[in-house]
Amino acid sequence: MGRISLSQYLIEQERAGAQVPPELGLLIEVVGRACKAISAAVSKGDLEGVLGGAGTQNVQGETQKKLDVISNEILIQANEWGGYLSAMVSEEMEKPYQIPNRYPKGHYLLLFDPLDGSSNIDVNVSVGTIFSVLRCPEGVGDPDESSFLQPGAQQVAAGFAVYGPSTLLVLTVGRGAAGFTLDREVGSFKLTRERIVIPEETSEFAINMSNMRNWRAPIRRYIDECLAGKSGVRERDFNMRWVASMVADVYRILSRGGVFMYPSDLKYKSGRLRLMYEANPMAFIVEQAGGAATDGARRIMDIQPEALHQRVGVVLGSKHEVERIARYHAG
Ligand code: AFP
Repeated sequence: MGRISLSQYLIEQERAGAQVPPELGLLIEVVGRACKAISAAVSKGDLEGVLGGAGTQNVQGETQKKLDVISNEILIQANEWGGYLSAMVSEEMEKPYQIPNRYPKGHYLLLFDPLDGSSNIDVNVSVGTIFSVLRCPEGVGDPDESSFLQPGAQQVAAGFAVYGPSTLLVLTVGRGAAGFTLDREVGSFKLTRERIVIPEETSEFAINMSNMRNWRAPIRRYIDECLAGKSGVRERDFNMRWVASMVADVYRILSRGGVFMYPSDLKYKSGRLRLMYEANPMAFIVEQAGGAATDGARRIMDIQPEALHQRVGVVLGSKHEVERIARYHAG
């Protein structure tokens, strides 16, 4: 039997008891189509002058790449007409994007990082798109920032795309995490990983070692013990990977285990990664794959957001390692 499409997967999830009403199914399919368009734009590279800086800054004060702006536009234009959204939030826009009056509004809120890892785009390293779906609060016609400030546990769906050697989509609607691969000949995502499970044990960690001098004690202790290898308390050697595209690091961890850390530290006191459209969707997916996701100590999805673009420390991946790091923070 051939591989099933994203559309068939969503219908089968609904039949099996997941909460995937037609509106949500359509939303996810449209986001999938937008990711295909972003993949096509990214793959042009130098051929069509889409690399390099856009000459602008985003709300984070970060220099925008042309592809950051292009990807953001693709997601906005793909999703604004469908009638399933009340508003959208993007890493690239300070305020929520309200659905234009010419289109109907719906019950969902979409949040996204349109091009994660964009500092890698000019050197041809994998990048991606991360998205999160929340319900619009009952009775809210014109959602403002406060409508979005829901803990990650309220997400109804989350996913990310990786624009790498193959274009992948990882998705959860609350019944496990699944992986899809873009079949470019027919132009659709095909189910290639029906139920992703992260190994609870690992000997591989991912962290930006250049920040070592800024780490707080629990992280420093954990990494020192990994680096001590066989002769240390862990009694085994560890390997390290750091792609600097969260989507690529997280997909590797979903595939073979590992622990990803971007902790809050003396430099990034509130952490570097954004809670609403990076940490929360990744935490939902990782937990659905049997892993764990904390800010070092607290479960990411329990955090009550206070601002749309707030940052948070992130430790996620193989459950036993994330729990060990949480113990070090508690100790
Ligand atoms: P950019 O989108 O600005 O490249 O940031 C990517 C990211 O948010 C996340 O995807 C990486 O894990 C992390 O930042 C890389 O941070 P460093 O460049 O400090 O290693």
